[in-house]
Amino acid sequence: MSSIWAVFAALTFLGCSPHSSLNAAPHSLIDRQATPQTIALFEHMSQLAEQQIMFGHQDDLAYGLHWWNEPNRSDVKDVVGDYPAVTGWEIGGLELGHQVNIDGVNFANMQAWIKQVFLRGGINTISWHIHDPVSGASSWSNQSPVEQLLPGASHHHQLLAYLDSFVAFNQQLFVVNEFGQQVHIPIIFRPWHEHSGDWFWWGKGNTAEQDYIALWRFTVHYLRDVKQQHNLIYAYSPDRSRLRDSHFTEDYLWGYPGDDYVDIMGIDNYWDMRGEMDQQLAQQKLASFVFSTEQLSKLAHQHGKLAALTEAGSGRLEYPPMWTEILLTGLQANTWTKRMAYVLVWRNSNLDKEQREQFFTPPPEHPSAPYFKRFYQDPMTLFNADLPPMYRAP
Ligand code: BMA
Repeated sequence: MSSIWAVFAALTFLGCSPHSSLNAAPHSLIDRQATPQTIALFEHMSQLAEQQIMFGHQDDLAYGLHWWNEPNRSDVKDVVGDYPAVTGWEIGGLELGHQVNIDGVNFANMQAWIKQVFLRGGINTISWHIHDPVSGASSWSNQSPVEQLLPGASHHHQLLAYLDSFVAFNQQLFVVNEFGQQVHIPIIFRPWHEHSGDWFWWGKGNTAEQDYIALWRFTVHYLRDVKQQHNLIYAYSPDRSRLRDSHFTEDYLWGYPGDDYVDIMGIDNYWDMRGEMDQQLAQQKLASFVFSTEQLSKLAHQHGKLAALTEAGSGRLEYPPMWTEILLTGLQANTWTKRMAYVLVWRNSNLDKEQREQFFTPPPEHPSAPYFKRFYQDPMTLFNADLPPMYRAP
């Protein structure tokens, strides 16, 4: 992996960008006051995305299939010997003042792990299965209060209180550098996700499009302009299962808040790679994955944004070669599919705590593990040790 990085660096040095024909639009953050580390991270991500893809895993340091809260442990590292480049965190429950998130992860521990990831040069991203502030229901609710949460509406103060809980959490995400200064840890923040689906109260079918857009814009405005949080990179992430091939752009852009409010255009894509399948079905899934990834890549390019697979994977890895036959082959299909910044697979639920099989990376003995190792070994994929210093200007 590092050798390819050297080749790429050499090519760039010689002025021969491998994809100069695509004439990449320059990416800049929607926060003009973003911290230097946040800008550096985004610039590195933009450069790396041209050729390679960072691998991510949700809750990687918090627990795994057979362990809970063991220092430095990771199901990914147990199999391939390195941490993922991107680590995902979930803050559902923070807004209720809870000590632990909806999956039982302690928030103080999470903050320590976020610092650990940052200090080893990795990247953190945060999702939020936020409760309905009006009814108290979980995020999986189809009675939508969005209209009541907007500025001037009856429960706007509740939205502010919930956003404030994130601000308080986020403000503690810093390390102190050698000059005694606080350095805030850049975070890819991914609120109001999978809104193309109808399973969350903010989603399509439960919420009018203009209300979703207003909610997103207000969230950015409040965090960035009112609360002056300048370590955030904003990711938009509809769910692939509700993006019709025949109406892809229209479905993808339902609820899009505009280029001034989004840094990363993502897709949560389980649809194209999960479940039991034979080789024939795997071929169909591959074609569907190539299609959706290429469409996403083109849209992001048109909008001057980075593209990413903000969530992906297969929850029980029923088709063991998924890593190579679908994910890697699909990402390598053409110059468009190659331009994803990262792919984050979801969490490995702890079996003792949850008593259900949900693992997006394979245990060492699983038939999918050899394919996952091949995915890791491929020069295209980046894990933690493959990263350049992401928080220093390139
Ligand atoms: C979902 C599932 C849930 C979990 C939630 C937040 O996709 O994994 O079990 O509570 O994510 O992590």
